[in-house]
Amino acid sequence: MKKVNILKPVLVSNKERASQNKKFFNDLGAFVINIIASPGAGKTSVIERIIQYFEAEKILVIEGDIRGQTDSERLRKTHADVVQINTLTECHLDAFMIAQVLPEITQPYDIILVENVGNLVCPAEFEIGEDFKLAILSTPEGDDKPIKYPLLFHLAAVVVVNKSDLLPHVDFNVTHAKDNIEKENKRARVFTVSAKTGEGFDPLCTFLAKKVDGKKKNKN
Ligand SMILES: Nc1nc2c(ncn2[C@@H]2O[C@H](COP(=O)(O)OP(=O)(O)OP(=O)(O)O)[C@@H](O)[C@H]2O)c(=O)[nH]1
Ligand SMILES: [Mg+2]
Repeated sequence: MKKVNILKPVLVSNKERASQNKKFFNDLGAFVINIIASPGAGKTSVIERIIQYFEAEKILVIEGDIRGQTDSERLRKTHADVVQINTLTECHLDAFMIAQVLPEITQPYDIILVENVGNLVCPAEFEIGEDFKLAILSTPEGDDKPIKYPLLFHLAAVVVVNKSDLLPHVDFNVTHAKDNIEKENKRARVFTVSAKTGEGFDPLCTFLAKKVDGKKKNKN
């Protein structure tokens, strides 16, 4: 029996739509970060800390969840604007879902943070027009995840090891995690943080600020 591979055409058309989204974001001058991690790794908590650091910047969060608005409600307490996407049955955001909210973006933003659906696998397969992917690995998940779920760690420009405050209580070795990330991706920048205590956010946000400024200069 002939096997038909339908995944590839889907990804090809997604890539084309992602390029159009990217052009939209570039025209806006916004630096776009696609934030991907397992459920509960701390995506929203990390986003809250990043928003806190960039108090003078105009920020939009595109919040992706299968259902509900809980994270949007949390983020609306910050100075960022928030747009919610409910994917209903899909375990990831794709470029066409992002395209549907572009008409709602009617003012310029410095930074657009996209919280993808909690999942370590599918979101990595779909470009959405981002500048880069930021993966979060939380310490209770284990330091072996980069080798078991390689695609995300292969593609991520930045890997944030979150929940460092739990290190004394969990079986997670930061050096092993970094080695495992490096096996997949030698260029990834790794930052160890605690969204609970705020530790480690200065170096991460200083790095992000350079990227945001670089994009602004490109636009001017
Ligand atoms: N101890 C500790 N807990 C954290 C940290 N970051 C987040 N949490 C907690 O972990 C839980 C999940 O955090 P969220 O930020 O909601 O995680 P998420 O990845 O956005 O979750 P989903 O959107 O549901 O996939 C919450 O109870 C947070 O308070 C951290 O650095 N240390
Ligand atoms: Mg969340």
